[in-house]
Amino acid sequence: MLRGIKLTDEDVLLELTDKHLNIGLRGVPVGTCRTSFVTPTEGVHYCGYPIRELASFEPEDIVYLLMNKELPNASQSQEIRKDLASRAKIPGDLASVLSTLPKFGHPMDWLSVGIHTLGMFETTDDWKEDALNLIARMPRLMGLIFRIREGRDSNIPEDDTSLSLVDRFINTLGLENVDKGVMKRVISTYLVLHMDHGGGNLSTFTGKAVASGKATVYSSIAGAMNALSGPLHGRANQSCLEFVLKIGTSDTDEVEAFVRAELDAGRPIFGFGHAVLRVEDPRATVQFELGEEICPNDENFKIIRTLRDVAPRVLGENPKISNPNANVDIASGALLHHVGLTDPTYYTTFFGWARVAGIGAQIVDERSVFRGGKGVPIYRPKYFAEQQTLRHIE
Ligand code: NMX
Ligand code: MLT
Repeated sequence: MLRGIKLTDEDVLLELTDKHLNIGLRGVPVGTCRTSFVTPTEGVHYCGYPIRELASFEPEDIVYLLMNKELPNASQSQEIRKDLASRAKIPGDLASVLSTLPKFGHPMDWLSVGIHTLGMFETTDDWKEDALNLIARMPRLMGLIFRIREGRDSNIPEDDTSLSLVDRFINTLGLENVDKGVMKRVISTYLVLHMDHGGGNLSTFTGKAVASGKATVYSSIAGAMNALSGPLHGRANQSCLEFVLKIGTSDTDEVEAFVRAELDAGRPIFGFGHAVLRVEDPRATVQFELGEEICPNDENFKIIRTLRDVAPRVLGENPKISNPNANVDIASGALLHHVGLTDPTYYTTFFGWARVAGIGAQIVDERSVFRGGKGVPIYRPKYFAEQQTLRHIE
């Protein structure tokens, strides 16, 4: 028993053998997490609440939950909005820095550089202050990344801080001919669903590891974004919509032929499988429900609907695959595409934007709450030498 937490044989490697090495720390207990936990059958819970029950909350309220471990009441909900608004002004010329970046670079690299830049403009020596400042400044950073990469004017007025985080992004983005109401709904849901996923997912673990050496919140979260940018992690949402666009038909046989050809070519089926979940991810289910409501006849949505039926059956033929079901990345691209965000290379930046809240809250906990406020010590797991024989230069 660890402070009321019961470790089961599944969680803990009671007898460590060499079969537990070089497997990406699967099942190796590392620490505790105050913001969320993930179960194989119900998925992520934020501070105890199953994600399904939180999906239609406003992002600001979930930021409050992750930071304070309680849902806000009406006045706390107003307070967190005011607090974030008071932090929104960026203390430096972010647009000029972003304008120097190569437009052919990946948007996730822009996001990471953007977060680093915000840290160079200002850090406060207070973990929570920095985490909240970064959360408050993300909408403008996100909007500027789009505008500048697309060659649109970045000399735009400061954010109207009476607006929500998502409205501030939509304003900075400044797209014409889109339904801003539906866009807001899709992005708000996206943010809430992606904000946190337990302590051990690669980007969160990376962010906390960097922070354990007392790097700043900004450096730590920029590092986390680099971890998130890999196709097996956050960038699966980009890859998933890219192959949806390539498939181009919701015909079951053609989708099945595509999935089999991808597997034969040794490529993963993006949007399926998970390190922890063993059923369809509830975050995927929620997004499918949203899609059925707002865009049931969208061509891409129809394709992912077919993929959702076909891929688990095909992947299930391989007994090595622990979970053939849809994960969070199956549906988000089709929804973003539907609301006018049609370039999949940007999709992981939304994942990153969302996760700043969860990783930020977990860094605050690890650095300023655990061990009576002293914080978790610098990360230093053990590795065995493969070359055990002592050698000397002749
Ligand atoms: N397509 C093809 N092969 C797969 C898939 C998939 N969707 N899922 C698992 N496998 C393979 C996996 O590569 C591994 O092969 P090998 O033994 O040759 O290394 C084998 O099945 C066993 O893997 P698992 O134990 O089931 O899964 P693991 O925990 O290693 O990996 C993922 C989890 C998520 C990395 C893996 O399921 C995957 O690559 N999925 C596709 C990419 C994806 O959608 N990633 C997003 C995950 C969520 N997120 O946003 O971070
Ligand atoms: C997720 O959101 O599914 C992840 O960050 C991947 C994981 O939990 O391993």
